[in-house]
Amino acid sequence: MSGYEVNFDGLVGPTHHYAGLSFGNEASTKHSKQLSNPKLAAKQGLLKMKALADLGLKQGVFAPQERPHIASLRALGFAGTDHQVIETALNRAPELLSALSSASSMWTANAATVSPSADSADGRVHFTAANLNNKFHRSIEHPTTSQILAAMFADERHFVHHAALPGVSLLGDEGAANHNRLGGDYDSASVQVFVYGQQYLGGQPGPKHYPARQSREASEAVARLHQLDPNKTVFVQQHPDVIDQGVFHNDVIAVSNQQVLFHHQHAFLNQRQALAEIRSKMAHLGHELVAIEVPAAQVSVADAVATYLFNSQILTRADGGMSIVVPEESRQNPAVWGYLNEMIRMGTPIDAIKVFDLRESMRNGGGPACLRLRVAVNQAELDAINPKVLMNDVLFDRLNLWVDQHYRDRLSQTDLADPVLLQQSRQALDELTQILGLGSVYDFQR
Ligand code: SUG
Repeated sequence: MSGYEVNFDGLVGPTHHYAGLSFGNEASTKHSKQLSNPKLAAKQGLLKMKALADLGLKQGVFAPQERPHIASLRALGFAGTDHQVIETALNRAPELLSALSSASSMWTANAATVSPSADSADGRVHFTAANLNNKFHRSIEHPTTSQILAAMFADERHFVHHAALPGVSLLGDEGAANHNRLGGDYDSASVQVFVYGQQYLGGQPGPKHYPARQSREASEAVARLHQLDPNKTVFVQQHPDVIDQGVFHNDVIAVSNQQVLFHHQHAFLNQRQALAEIRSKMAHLGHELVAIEVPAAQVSVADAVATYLFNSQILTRADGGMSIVVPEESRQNPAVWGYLNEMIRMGTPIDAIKVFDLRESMRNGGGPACLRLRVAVNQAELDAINPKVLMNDVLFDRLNLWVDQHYRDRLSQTDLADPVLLQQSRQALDELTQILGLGSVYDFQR
């Protein structure tokens, strides 16, 4: 195997809490207003990063964002000192304070869509920050996301950064959570599969109850910006019925790695046709699709949503075998755990299961795959990434210490107005930018 997949996991920010902000994401609604533990959340994430780095995989750290976001509160008319802004927001519009304090940037699968250089006409890695316009609390992420991406992938000979698409439903974009890449080596041409929830200009009906966050129009725009070859690109509609059952991103019902597509029986609309197009485009590149389709009779859509079986990571190890990384919730469910073990015995390319406790993130609808942004690179591109963001023993210890120094172990809605929390968070992030060599990426640093 040549080339690398580097997974950039979002480090959970100090204001992680449960605000019930994401209509259509059932875990977010279910855990609304419960007490959170930001320290534990950050440490659970760090443990996953370290364990995967220990397996010999390339692992990066994606910095969190500044929250509460004072600039957004000011833009909504709250005035005075920073502390007065927060205080007034808590008294007059606590939901807005909560939304603008969300640590949702931890789910970096939604930070951007990334196309490797092997697929782009200009031979560079392309990034488009996602506008996340379907949810207000997430729509404010992209400017800082772009700053952080530029600080990690600075070399213009290798990396191109595109601004987020205009923030309207017609161009709703949720990034890599709705994007798969199927092929062989990470640094050779592959088929990019864009999965959308709704096509606004023409197309088939979308979901009836919950929103379709990704539009086909946005996916097509990203493919154009990334200079992809239409013969190696596929656009597939996610099944609208499963969006209505809580599958708010495609990575809640399908996941890919190299030639493997692991997906539910009801993942896509016109599934057979979609798989045939992927298979045929892969065949032109000399690759054979391995589609592992999980029948609804074995794992229901409800179980898939509750356990995040498909929000897993399938990772190719140095020995060539593949491991599947699942959350603890998948082990707790007999149907899902039974299926996973049967799949290992079936002799698919996936031959090992790794389980992580990510409960703090899971309770907001974020599993192992939500927490990571995949960037496939060749050796020269890997060498051009800011080395300070790559996980190793020293960085792991340093970040754990940093979390111990700055994070709280319980946070409620009213704590968000604590002026000390804003100070603590800013101090923590200021220090973090030094640890990760990011320069000044936050509003408060400028
Ligand atoms: O956008 N949850 C996130 C979860 C994102 C999961 N990402 C992927 N599937 N790739 C979302 O719905 C909830 C925040 C709250 O309610 O406090 C939230 O934003």
